[in-house]
Amino acid sequence: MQIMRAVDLPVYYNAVNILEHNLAERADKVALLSASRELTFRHVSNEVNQVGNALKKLDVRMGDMVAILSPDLPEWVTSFFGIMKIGAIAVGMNTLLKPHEHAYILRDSRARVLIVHAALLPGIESIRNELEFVKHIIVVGGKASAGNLSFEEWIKIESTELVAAPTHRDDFCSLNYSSGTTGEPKGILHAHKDYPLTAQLWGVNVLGLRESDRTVGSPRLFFTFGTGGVLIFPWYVGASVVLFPEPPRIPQNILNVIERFKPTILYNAPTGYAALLAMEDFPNKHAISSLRLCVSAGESLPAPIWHGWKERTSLDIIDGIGSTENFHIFLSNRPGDIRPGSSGKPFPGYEVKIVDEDGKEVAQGQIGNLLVKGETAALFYLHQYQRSQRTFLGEWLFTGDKYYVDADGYYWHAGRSDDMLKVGGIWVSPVEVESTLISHPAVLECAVVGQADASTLIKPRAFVVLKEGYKPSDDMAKQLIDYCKEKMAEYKRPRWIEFVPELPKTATGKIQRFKMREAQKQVG
Ligand code: 3UK
Repeated sequence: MQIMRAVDLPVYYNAVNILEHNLAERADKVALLSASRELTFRHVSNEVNQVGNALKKLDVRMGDMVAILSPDLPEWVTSFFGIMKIGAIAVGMNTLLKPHEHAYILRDSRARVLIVHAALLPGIESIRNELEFVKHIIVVGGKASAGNLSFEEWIKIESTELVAAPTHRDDFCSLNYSSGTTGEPKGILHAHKDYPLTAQLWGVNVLGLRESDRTVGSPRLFFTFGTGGVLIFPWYVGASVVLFPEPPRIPQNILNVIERFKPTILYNAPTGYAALLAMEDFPNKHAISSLRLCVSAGESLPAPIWHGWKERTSLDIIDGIGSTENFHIFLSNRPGDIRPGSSGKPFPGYEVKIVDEDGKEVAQGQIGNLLVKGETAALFYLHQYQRSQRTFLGEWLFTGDKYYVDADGYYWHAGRSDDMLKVGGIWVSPVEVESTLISHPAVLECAVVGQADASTLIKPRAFVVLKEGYKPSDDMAKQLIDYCKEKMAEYKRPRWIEFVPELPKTATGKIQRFKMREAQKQVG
C-alpha cells in the first residue's frame, strides 16, 4: 500500500496530471462514456486544452474563478480540467438550487466566467442583473444568444495544444458550496494536492480501484462525493467513467445506464439503494451483472439496506463517511472488512478521534464529537471567519458528527451536534425549510425535524400552526409542500406536514425542536 503525503508530490503540481498521465500510457482508451459522446483520453485532453485556451482569450488568469452550472455531461468535465489546467479555480455549482442561490454563489465566488447548460440558462437570465462579476456566459448545448457564447463555437477555433500553468501543489483549484444550519452556504476551497492524495489514500488503498474498472453513480459532479468517485479516482488509475445527465433520484435512470454502459463500480447514497431495492422485480429485470462493488456515503447506510442489497445482488456496499471539507471519504469500511451499519475504521492518511465537549478523548463505547486530521482538509470557509474558526481547529477538523467506537474498532455514526439533516445524502437545514413555510400566508409558526421513513432514512417533517381562519386538511398540507417545492430545491420539501395547535417553546420563546424529536421517538 502506498501511503502518499502532500510532500511526496512535486512542489509545482497541477491536478490536470490525473487526466494527462493517461496520455503516455493509454491515450486511445475510452476515458468517458455517455449517451451524448464517447471520448478517449486523447479526445478529452484535446478538448481540455481548447477550453483552457478559450478561457485565456477571455483573460482568465491564475487564481480567477470560473463557474460551471450543468448536468453531468462531457462538457462539465472538459471545462473542469480546462479551468484547473490554466491555474484558475473551478466552481462546481449545484444544479438543483434556485436562481437566488446561484446568484449568491456567483457573487461570493466572484466568478468571471460562467459555463452554463442551456436548460439552466433561463434561471441565470432571471438574475443576470445581479451578477456584477460575471463577464462572460458560455452556453453548453445551445446556440449563442445576445451576449452569450456557444460552448461548441467558443472552443472550436482553439488550438488543442496548451502548457499547464505552473501551479503550486497548495494552490486552490476547486470551490464547492455546502449549506449550514443558518446563513449563506459555505465556500470550501480545495488545492491541487488534495486530488491525487484522496485518489491514492481511499480510491486505490481502500476501495481498490483498477485500470479495468468503469465507474458510475448518482452523486453529481458538482458534489465532491461525485467529483472524486466518478471522475478523479477512476482517471487516477486509468479506468473509465460513465456519466449521465438524467436525475439520479429516479432509479430507472441509473439502471438504464448500468445496462447500457456496464460499469463495475456503483456510487450511491443510501436513499438510492433503498429506491432500487423498492423496485418491483429488482434486480431480475435489469442486467447489473457488470457491477463488482458498490459505495455508499452522504449519510449512514442502515444495516437492513446493506443486507437487503447483498441478498438481492450478492454485492457488497462499502460505506464510508466523507465531507466536502475533507474532499472525500476519511473513515471507511473496506472490501473484505465490512461491519454493516457502521462507517468502518480509520485508514492510513487520516487520523480520527472522538472527544467530549472539553476536547478530551472519550472512552471506547462512549459517544462524542468526531474530529479528523488529514492532508486533504480545506483550510477555511471563504468569507466566513467565525464559522471557519469553529470548524478548522489547527490540524484537526470538527466534523459536527457524533460517533462511538465498538469493541472491535468499528466507528458508528450517532447523529449530529447541530440540527442539520442529511436527506438523500444532501444537506437540508431545518431552519431554511421553516423560514420558507413561515413565508406562506397560512402559516403562523412551524418547526421542522428529521423523521425516519420506511427504510429508516431521515426526511424532513414539519409541525405547523396555522393562522386564524385557516383549517388543517390534506389539501392544505399539499399546498404547503407544493409551496416549498416552488421556493426551494425540491429535495428540501417536508415529506409530512403535521398540524398542531401550538409548538413547545422555551421561556424566551425559542422553539424547542428537540422536544418534537423526542415526541416522535415515543410515537415510533
Ligand atoms: C454526513 C455521513 C454517516 C456526515 C461526502 C463522501 O456527504 C458528503 O459531504 P457533505 O459535505 O456532508 C458531510 C456530512 O455528511 N455523512 C457523509 N457520509 C456519511 N454520515 N455515514 C456516512 N457514510 O454528517 C458528514 O459530516 O455534503 C461524502 C464523499 C464526499 C462528500 N462530500
